Amino acid sequence: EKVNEQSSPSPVSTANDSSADCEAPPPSGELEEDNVAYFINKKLHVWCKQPRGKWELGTILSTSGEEASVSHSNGNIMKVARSELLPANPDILDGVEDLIQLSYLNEPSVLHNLQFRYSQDMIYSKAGPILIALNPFKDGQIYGNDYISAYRQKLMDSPHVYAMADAAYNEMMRDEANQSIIISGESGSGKTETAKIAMQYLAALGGGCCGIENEVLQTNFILEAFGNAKTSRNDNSSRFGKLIEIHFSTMGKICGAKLQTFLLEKSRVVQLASGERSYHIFYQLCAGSSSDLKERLNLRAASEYKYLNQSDCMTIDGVDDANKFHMLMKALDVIRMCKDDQELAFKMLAAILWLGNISFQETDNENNIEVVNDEAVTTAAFLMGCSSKELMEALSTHKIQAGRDTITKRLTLRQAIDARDALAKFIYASLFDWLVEQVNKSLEVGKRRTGRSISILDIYGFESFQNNSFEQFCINYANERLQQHFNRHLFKLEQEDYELDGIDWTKVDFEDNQVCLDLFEKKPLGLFSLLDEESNFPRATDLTLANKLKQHLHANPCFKGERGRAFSVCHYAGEVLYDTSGFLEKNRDPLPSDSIQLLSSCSCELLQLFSTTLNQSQKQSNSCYGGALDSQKQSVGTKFKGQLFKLMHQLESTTPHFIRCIKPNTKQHPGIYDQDLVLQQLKCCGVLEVVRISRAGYPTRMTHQEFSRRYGFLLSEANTSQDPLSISVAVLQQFNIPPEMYQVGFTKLYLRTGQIGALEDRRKHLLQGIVGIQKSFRGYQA
Ligand code: AD9
Ligand code: MG
Repeated sequence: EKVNEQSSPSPVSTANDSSADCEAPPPSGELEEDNVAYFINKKLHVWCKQPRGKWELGTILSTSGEEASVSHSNGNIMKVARSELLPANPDILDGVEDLIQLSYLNEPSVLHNLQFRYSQDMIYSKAGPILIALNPFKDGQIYGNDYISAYRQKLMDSPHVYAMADAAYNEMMRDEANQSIIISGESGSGKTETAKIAMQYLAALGGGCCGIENEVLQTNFILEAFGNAKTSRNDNSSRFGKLIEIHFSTMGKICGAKLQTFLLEKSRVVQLASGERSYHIFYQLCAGSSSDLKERLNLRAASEYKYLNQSDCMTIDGVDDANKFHMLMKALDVIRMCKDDQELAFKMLAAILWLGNISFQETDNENNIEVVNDEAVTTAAFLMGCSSKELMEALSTHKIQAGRDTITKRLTLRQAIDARDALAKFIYASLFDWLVEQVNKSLEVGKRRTGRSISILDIYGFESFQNNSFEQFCINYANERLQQHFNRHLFKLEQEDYELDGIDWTKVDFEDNQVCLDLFEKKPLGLFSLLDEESNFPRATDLTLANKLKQHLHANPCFKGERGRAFSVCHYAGEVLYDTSGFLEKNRDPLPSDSIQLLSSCSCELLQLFSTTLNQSQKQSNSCYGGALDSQKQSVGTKFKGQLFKLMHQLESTTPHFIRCIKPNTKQHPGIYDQDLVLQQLKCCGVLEVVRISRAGYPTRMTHQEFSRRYGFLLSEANTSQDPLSISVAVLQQFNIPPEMYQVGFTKLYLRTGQIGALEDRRKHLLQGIVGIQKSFRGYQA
């Protein structure tokens, strides 16, 4: 039997009826001194912590002091510490849709509920306002047009991405307010798939005559080809963050979209961990291009390129790269990218692959090197539109302007390899940005912005590995910011709102992460500022950086100096140990002036464009080989921080909807539910906290005016009062909303979870009746 929130039975309320000595336990789910007796009498289930941390169901037989004797479902009787016991929910609550409906909200109960649902292929659940999505790792029959219409027509209302997208769409149309759907979770938890499912729903709702919705959907395919790769955690891992802003007309039809991307992982172009792949597009191009194209680009099999074959992983199980390439070309056609531009893009990819095959040899005993003049150099130069000589010079020498003279220095092997890789990374990252620009041109929102948009954010979740570097540093900083947005929205605003409006409300404490954000952002003594400062010193090393951080930041409670080049940050989701090795170089991300010069002299239009864009954004000097960051050049960290500020600013002007994706196992297999892994993710994204707060609060709120305008006409007797407050109160009374289910503030009405649903149904029903009468009246006239 389905249990809804209004009628959710609680063992406690029955307890109060029958036995006076049992107090109501707090919703947090502790087993209190005074209700143990009740659990023993009624043989109610409890959760019992096992030596390996797993929770098992049992019943308490007796207690003595701090110890309890517990009988397990398998018949075993064990003595356990009372502190290891937590109350379990009655069976009737097994698998409730919203965790808020649980009588006991402890960790094992939440874990069990999600597991129960997962085992029955119910991958979506709610935690108050949040949608929890467990990755099924298999295709369920819960998507597609039939489901879309069912959710649209409210024939179905179980938790689903469709339901959330529907809510966002309705709110946007009703309030003329921009919305956002913020999706987070670990790598492989299902963010990108979830984002696509949401887009699919919005495209179905907002599809018009011009087919723009199809263009919006096709962007996913293009972005995934160029920005996703196989990693050890996910065969289709997004290596960039993405925000897509979908705009709607006043009629609710899609009229354009805009993409923003964040922090593409450039290093993957030149360096791969074993078992991982570079970006899909390289393999797709090698496998799927026509023989004509192969000839024009002098393309070989993927296995012949060093940038691709270094990791001994060329294919992905179940993926046909050649077929994907054909789909990609179709997608590029859909966004109206002309064939010439498509070929230019492929040419750049081939150039990068050939650059990777360029090798160096020593010329003399001073460690000086020259480029081996082989097919790799000639082909790369040909594709880039320069001479082999020019390319070889740019990769093996460094020219310094000294007054009127130019001094030429030969590079060491390390410098030459770095120069080659930097060039490849630069071309790839520029190509990616250019592609996003082309997509944006094709989807351009007309001049008239209507104030109706839904932005979907699919961004990397919190990461904590054995070895954490600059990438994790940036990613975790981004998550810290998003967490604050989440906190602010759900907790802070909520509480401030109650207080300002004179609502009686017991304060709920929540973790604020401002101190941690300060650690990153403070100027001049914050992680990013100090990193930039050190990046400006030619002689700085990763060790001097670590020392500097320790010297200046030790007072911040979120910072911990560690041995050698390491430091730790206490993030909201746990402590992470960072190794500063490579931080300076990754933050500076240098491209030698010789390479920039080379690019500007290439006849390939795209390369010229890339070098102009680079020159516009920064004026680089010759100081690259001194190792310092030019003062005019923005560091990677600072640029990312700036992008993130802009993103947060954008998100703050929207009504947010949160989806938390959870990965039930690390094997990417269906049907396996690893409790520890799930628990750790629930903690990281604050789900447990939200359940607690939502249950205690009043999630629905409307001004007296809004409420009376929307529901006033439902009153059976004409209310003589014109005063919105009196009308509102009359509505609440007429529909028997119990007094404990709402509060009346100075400006707004506050309703507990689920209360507005009944009123909305009533309203819809009445409106449909009116429309029906009008229709039959018109029919009668005709
Ligand atoms: V990463 O941070 O980009 O590495 P994501 O984006 O969180 O990661 P992704 O959406 O790529 O994960 O999902 C990983 C895989 O899980 C997909 O390739 C699917 O095989 C699988 N998946 C995820 N969600 C669903 C779903 N709703 N239905 C079926 C799914 N399979
Ligand atoms: Mg992804």
